[in-house]
Amino acid sequence: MVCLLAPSVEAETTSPSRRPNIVLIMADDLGWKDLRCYGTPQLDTPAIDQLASEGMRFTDAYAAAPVCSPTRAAIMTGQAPARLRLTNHAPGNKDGFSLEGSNLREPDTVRNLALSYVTIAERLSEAGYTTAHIGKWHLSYVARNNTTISELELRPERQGFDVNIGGCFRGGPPSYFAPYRIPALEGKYEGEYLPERLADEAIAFIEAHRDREFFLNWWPYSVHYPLQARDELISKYRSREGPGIKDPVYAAMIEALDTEIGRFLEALDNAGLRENTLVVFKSDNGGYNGDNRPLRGMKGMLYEGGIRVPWIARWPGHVEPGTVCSTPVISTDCYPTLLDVAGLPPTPGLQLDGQSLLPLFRQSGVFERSAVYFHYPNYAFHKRNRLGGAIRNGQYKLIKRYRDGELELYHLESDIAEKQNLAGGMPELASRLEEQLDIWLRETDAQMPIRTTVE
Ligand SMILES: [Ca+2]
Repeated sequence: MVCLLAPSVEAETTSPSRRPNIVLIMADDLGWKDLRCYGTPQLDTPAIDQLASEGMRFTDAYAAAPVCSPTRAAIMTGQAPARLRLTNHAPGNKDGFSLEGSNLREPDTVRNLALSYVTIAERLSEAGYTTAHIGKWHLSYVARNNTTISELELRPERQGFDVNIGGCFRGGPPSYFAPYRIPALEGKYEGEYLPERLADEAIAFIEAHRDREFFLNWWPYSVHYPLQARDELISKYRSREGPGIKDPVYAAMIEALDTEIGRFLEALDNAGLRENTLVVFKSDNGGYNGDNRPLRGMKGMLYEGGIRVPWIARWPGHVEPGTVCSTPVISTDCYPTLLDVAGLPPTPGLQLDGQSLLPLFRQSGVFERSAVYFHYPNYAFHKRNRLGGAIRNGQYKLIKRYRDGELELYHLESDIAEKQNLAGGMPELASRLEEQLDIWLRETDAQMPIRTTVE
């Protein structure tokens, strides 16, 4: 039940007390280390580095899942992938199986975001925000034999966005150079490059809507496969190949994205919108193509390399410039945070898994949370992962493997590379964390893998 209030005079004007604009930029597959401000000096990422210096940089931020779609769904709903039962990237593996030697088959998980959820875009839209989704969506996959709903019905425009440019079932573009073969993104001219085009669209949107509060959900396709960038930039990084730069094309893609974000931020300034706009930049899962060291693992894994991501927030007057926050935060926090930023009440009846980050932004008030949790009962596309769950409580992180219940316990502050498994030496702590994880898995009604044979 939603109580509708008569629109106030204030909401119709551009008075300084209007609600803040919100820009959420989420890169795809960008690793925790894949920015200069996160410790890779071989990369030129001046725009995002500057954004960090003007806001808060989170060192211990997590994606809700080690792969795309579940993190995106968590942002839209505020719920954990385990609770949503949307735990793998769409369409997932055809056979739901199998890493050689494993007797575990994936549970039958959900592959798109149902319209029944009240998304953050719907909440903001209802409150008067003009809303736009630009870029990758990856929440509208529908199997070919599904006759009850079509992919078109699950796109951003049906989930609270007034504008949708480029959002569809696709996890990556067929090409970053026009023609892209992505809805609403016909090539304007020969040789057009997708990151530039998406930034053009984002700039056009904020310029057209500068007089009203807006929510821009800009989810670049970069830096997901296929690895493609302009030749000049690739050449530049060929000369820097080595630690930090595993693949010069990938590095070029990162800088290209940074350049476009820089161009957008400049347009935001020129439109006079810097002061009243929250800008969040993050990634949807850990890195896949870059050098994740010292983190262990990659996208698709529950090691830090799969789930720890860059996360920056700039909001003049609310976030102290140049601050660094080491409190663990997670994608499910976006939903309550954005509601809080917009001054909106919680969604009635919604069991939230995230928490508002405003106390962290403002460095005042109470932010209490005992742990963040992960559940990945699926095989990633590369199938190099083992199915499991994880909990981070303080500096300790426990990973539980579903195949045999094997536990891995790490102390992240002293062992960010997760090299030293402490489970054997600290059995009491390991079992306490395991219990806490199990309780959460039961509470979220998490789907578990299916045991196919007795080993
Ligand atoms: Ca991704």
